[in-house]
Amino acid sequence: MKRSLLTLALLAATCGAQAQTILKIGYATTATSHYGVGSTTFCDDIEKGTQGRYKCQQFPSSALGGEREMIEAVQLGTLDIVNTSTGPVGNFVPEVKIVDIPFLFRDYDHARKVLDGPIGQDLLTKFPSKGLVALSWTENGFRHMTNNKRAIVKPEDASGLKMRTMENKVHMEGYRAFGIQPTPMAFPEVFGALQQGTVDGQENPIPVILASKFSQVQKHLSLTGHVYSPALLITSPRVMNKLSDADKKVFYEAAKHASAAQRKKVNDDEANGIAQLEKEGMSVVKRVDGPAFRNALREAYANYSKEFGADNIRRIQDVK
Ligand code: EAX
Repeated sequence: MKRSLLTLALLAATCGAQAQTILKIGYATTATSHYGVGSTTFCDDIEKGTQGRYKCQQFPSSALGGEREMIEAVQLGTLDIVNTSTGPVGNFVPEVKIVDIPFLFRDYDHARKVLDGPIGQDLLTKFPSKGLVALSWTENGFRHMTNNKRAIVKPEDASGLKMRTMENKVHMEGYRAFGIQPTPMAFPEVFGALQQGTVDGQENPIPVILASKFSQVQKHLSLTGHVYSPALLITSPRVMNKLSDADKKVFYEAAKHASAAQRKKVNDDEANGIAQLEKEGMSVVKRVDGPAFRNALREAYANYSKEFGADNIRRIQDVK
């Protein structure tokens, strides 16, 4: 009797002490934002799916720096996971830049179909050779322009404005075509730059404008929807190679669930956020001159076709 009790006690102690790995995950906006919802969904699922062997420590609100810095940290191994817009990703995985072309995606349904289909899934295979593993496409949303000078209805209204942009050459080429003076800047510096008037405006999806309280430092919002901003849940081979096949499956399933949860939060924010921003004092141009913005991009599109291949752009546009 004594021996079996001792064996049981030893067994319990071993199981209880089973190794637990804490994974650090970072993202740009608050814990209650769309990135927070996606990241928390992922973290809850991997903790449940691995019986607590893997847990997260979350670093919201750019606590670990801008998105570019966090992607570098994942490559170096000082950060385990980042939930990031594709803004800076093209600097690490050039093939991804094609998804940042202005007015490439018709709407959310089109964007999600492309990214979850063969084109988007093929792009995910380009990451491991760069020391990164993209687990899933999450979502930032369609980007809209805010500024402190004037209402923007057509490109001429945006002309001459000093606008903060992401560190993304594809975006900057498009915005120059609108007459904008693009000022690339890491996200953590944006609120201060707007407050001090270093830049006149910026462009971001409604969920980011809401979560970052840009209504406190921006007067005008124009629903330009000029770029669909995809996002990605990115980790590293260093993390993935330590996982059993069963745990790898848990991580990929959790990343898929995170994508769905983040996309739902984006849609919810878009449905309720504009009224909220008006309540917070922003004046909102709901109908801009879309054809004028698209026409202004003719020359930029000729360059995009040269850089990415007209047929590759067409393949994305033709996804129904
Ligand atoms: O990913 O830098 C940006 O404007 C991004 O949209 C923001 O960091 C959320």
